Amino acid sequence: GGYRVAVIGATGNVGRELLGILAERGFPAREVVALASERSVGREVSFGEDQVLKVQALETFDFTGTDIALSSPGAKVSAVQSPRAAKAGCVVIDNTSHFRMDPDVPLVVPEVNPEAIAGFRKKGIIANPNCSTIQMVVALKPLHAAFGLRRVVVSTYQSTSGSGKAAMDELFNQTRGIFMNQPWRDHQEKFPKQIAFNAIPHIDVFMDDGATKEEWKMNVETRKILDPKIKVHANCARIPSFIGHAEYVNIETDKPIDAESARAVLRAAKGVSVVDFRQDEGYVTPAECAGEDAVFVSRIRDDATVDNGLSFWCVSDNLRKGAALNTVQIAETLCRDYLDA
Ligand code: 11C
Repeated sequence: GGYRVAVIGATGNVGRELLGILAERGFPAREVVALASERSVGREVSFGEDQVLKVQALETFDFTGTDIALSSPGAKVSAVQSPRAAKAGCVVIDNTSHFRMDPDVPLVVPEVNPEAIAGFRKKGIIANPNCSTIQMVVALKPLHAAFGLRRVVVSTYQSTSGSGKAAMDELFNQTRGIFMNQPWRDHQEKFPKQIAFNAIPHIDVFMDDGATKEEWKMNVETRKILDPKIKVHANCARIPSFIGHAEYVNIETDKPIDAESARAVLRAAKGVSVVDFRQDEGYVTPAECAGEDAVFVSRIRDDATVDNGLSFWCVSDNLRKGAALNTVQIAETLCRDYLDA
């Protein structure tokens, strides 16, 4: 028994987490294959404590007989390879932005809209949302159910790992270089401006209305997952951290809301861990959430400038709940409710 699973983009930041989380959670796999682009073929990746997988070429891989693909290559690669895998009968859980807004592709966060998974039958593809969207909707869902969300304004503080391994190296090398009086541009690869000792209000490309694509994603994805009637305004920034995205979220609700009742609702919510005391240990920072599964919510307080206003701080490991863990959780639900081993 067990499923045949392919991990696509196995050598990337998310790919390595996918392999780690599959092993950690004892996913019912009878075989796991690691796939990546041609230049990574033959490299070895670790799977669990003691297994090593040899990377095979994605482009020539025959997906016949593979039950599930957990896919995290670039969006352009996905555009071609995910439909190819799906055509061979493999259900693809796709981490890229390419299929998320396709009406025939469900966009899923298992704590929020597990019922949407059923829609995988249309195209054989399920999309995993953007990391900054996932952690926010996990916290927003119980608040929406209890108080009815009208409007959300979010400001993000996103780690460099969201941009891949090379971006993390850029932060490290630039930081060290600056201490050695080197110009920051000597270590520029991914980011449009200096990332060491700085903050950059520009993630992904600019759109016609002046928003960045990351800001647009948080808007459209949140509404697809949670409720199209909610108004969402996002401000996204990159900060010089390695792992863990932080967000300040400000909401307005239909029903009266206050910090105490919001805290109680969030404490009872799946996937959320409330750490909220008015002292040094009473909130969670990005560095502290690296390697953890939960979405941590802190600094819950009333916003007295509007009727029914509240703000909170939320952090989560963007490579885990923001990507690989959410993907594996979708796969677990898919297997439990829809696929035979
Ligand atoms: C970042 N949120 O932190 C991006 C990474 O749409 O899957 C994920 C991009 C995406 O840079």
